[in-house]
Amino acid sequence: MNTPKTPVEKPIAIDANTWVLVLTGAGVSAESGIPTFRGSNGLWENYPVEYVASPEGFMRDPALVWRFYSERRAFAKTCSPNPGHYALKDLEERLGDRFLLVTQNVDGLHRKAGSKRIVELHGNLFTTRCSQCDRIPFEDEDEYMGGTLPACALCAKTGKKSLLRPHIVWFGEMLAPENLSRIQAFMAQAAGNRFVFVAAGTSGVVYPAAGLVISARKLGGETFLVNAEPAENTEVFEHFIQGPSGQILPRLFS
Ligand code: BV8
Repeated sequence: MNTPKTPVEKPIAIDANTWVLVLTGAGVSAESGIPTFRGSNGLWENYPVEYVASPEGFMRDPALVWRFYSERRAFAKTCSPNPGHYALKDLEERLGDRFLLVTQNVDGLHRKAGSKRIVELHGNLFTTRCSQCDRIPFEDEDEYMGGTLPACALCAKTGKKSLLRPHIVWFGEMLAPENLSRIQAFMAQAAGNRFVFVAAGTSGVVYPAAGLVISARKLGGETFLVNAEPAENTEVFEHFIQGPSGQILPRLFS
């Protein structure tokens, strides 16, 4: 099927019966200066992904993993949301509980832009948890660059030495069930109404996020991809709007 390229001139009409689910990826933060994963100067090029975004990698070299995430933490702090982030915050204010934002991004820029109805599917750069005990993940802006390895103070009280880790979903790790059920519940409600699914700034490579468009279509959703270039799963979308999300998203909804 040749996915038509929908010119932005035909914005998506929003009415009282419209429910919108938006999935974002690293491309939405690109215009804020944050490098994407698989683009030309992608993040992974300097670090093999299995070394820095997997539990095996953390076991093998926790200092490298903490350096990778600390560098991103330090840089993300200096970045600001772009018009694409604000457009999604505005849409949320218009639609209320008929809107849900699901992001694969861990940079915190959607929250910085004011988004509240948000599911951070792959975690958040500024949250840390213990790799052993089930203490609640906590806000943490510290950087662990020079090989320091943060240890869990609660475990230490019981004489255990446990490393802290980024509260990030690594490859091979399950996504938080509560996040997945929140998305499924929203889709089920949207299915009974006019359901619009928009994916923006994502290469459609990583699952289960890349599979959301299939679920949306099965539930009768109208599906749109907003991306700088064709994605791995472009063919699944009914509409493909090619271009920078920071310019397209502010004009996508009428
Ligand atoms: C799991 C860590 C159960 C956080 C990340 C089928 C079903 C389920 C799982 C799998 C499956 N097949 C394979 C798997 C395993 C794996 C997977 O999907 N592997 C892939 C590589 C094949 N999935 C998992 O392991 C997931 N866990 O399902 O558990 C399980 C376990 C084992 C086996 C089976 C099942 C966990 C996935 C989470 C992994 N963690 N990162 C971090 O460090 O950030 S994923 C990583 O990729 C990031 O989180 C990132 O968000 C994500 C997706 O990348 P994108 O956001 O799409 O970014 P990318 O650079 O790729 O693309 C950017 C796009 O933007 C480009 O297309 C570019 O053209 C465009 N762009 C650029 N600028 C702009 C723009 N677009 C618009 N405007 C612009 N200005």
